[in-house]
Amino acid sequence: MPIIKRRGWALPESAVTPERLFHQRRRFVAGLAAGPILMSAGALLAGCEEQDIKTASAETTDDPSAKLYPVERNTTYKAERPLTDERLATTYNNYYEFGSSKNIWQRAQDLPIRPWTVRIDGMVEQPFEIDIDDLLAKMPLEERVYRHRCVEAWSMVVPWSGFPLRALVDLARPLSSAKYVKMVSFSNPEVAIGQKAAWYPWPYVEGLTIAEATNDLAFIATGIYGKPMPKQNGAPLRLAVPWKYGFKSTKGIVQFEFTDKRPFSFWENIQASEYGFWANVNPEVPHPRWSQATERVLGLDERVPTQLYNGYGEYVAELYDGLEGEKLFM
Ligand SMILES: Nc1nc2c(c(=O)[nH]1)N[C@H]1C(S)=C(S)[C@@H](COP(=O)(O)O)O[C@H]1N2
Ligand SMILES: [Mo]
Repeated sequence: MPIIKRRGWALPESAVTPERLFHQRRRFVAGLAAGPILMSAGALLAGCEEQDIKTASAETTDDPSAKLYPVERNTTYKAERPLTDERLATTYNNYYEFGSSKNIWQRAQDLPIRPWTVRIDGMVEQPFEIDIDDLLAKMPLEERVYRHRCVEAWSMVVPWSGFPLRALVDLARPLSSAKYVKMVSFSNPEVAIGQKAAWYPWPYVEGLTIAEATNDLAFIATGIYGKPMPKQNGAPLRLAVPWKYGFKSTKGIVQFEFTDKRPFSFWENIQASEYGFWANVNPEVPHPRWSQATERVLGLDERVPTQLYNGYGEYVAELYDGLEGEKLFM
């Protein structure tokens, strides 16, 4: 792990927002390309990236929700594994809106997250919009340490801050005829360059049954590591459903739509034979192109066995009683 040192040319971290630093860095890189001043551009650039990583953490943002965190940990849910290093969890990301590589955290800094309005509509008593900071003020915030298992067979353990999705469902007052909640991510191709790729079915969409959404484990995360959610991890709000493959955990949510039709999700739309609606973790059901038996834990060298429902069966297995005919594990 490289050692992070402040360079002589860097501003004090407290004076730098990630956005400003990011633009500054781009100017710096442009200057590099233009000028003959630097002998060791590679080394300096690497140093610059490290500086960015440190200052890109939510610690130094001007996020108005910063004062809400840290929140008290709910110790009901035990990860039984060490926390993933914060730097890894905030620099190794899947967020196709910003590109298909894992290294999108810098690009994500361009996403404006204030003002941010969440729309609650569809089969509810009364559709409404709510500002993210008003929503945060209404919701019971707590911290939960969850394992996260990506369908690509890597995993991490992160302390999410946020609130049970059930609290939002209660606020929404769905009609009894609603069977699913569909979650829709932002659309902003101006800053999210991945959204310029028209072959993807933007915006990113995911869905849960109402029973899943009101299960204790279903969580809306608005922070991570005791700080507001970094943009690359899905600020200002994202889903965390740890018994399902990571792609179900929609980031950058702008809409919750209650419906009686099963939502057709982003990845299902792209490749239904590989990514289904249920997507519950199961080591015995391989992905069509790889085994799901083990996983690579970010930051560790060894692989560990994957567990049914990612180890959360005691909370969620009963949700699937009577659904054995469904493709529950892809
Ligand atoms: N909007 C949106 N949400 C998304 C994704 C995405 O590309 N776009 N990727 C998903 C996948 S595949 C995973 S594994 C997790 C990754 O979350 P992380 O970057 O915070 O680890 O986000 C999920 N949510
Ligand atoms: Mo994933």
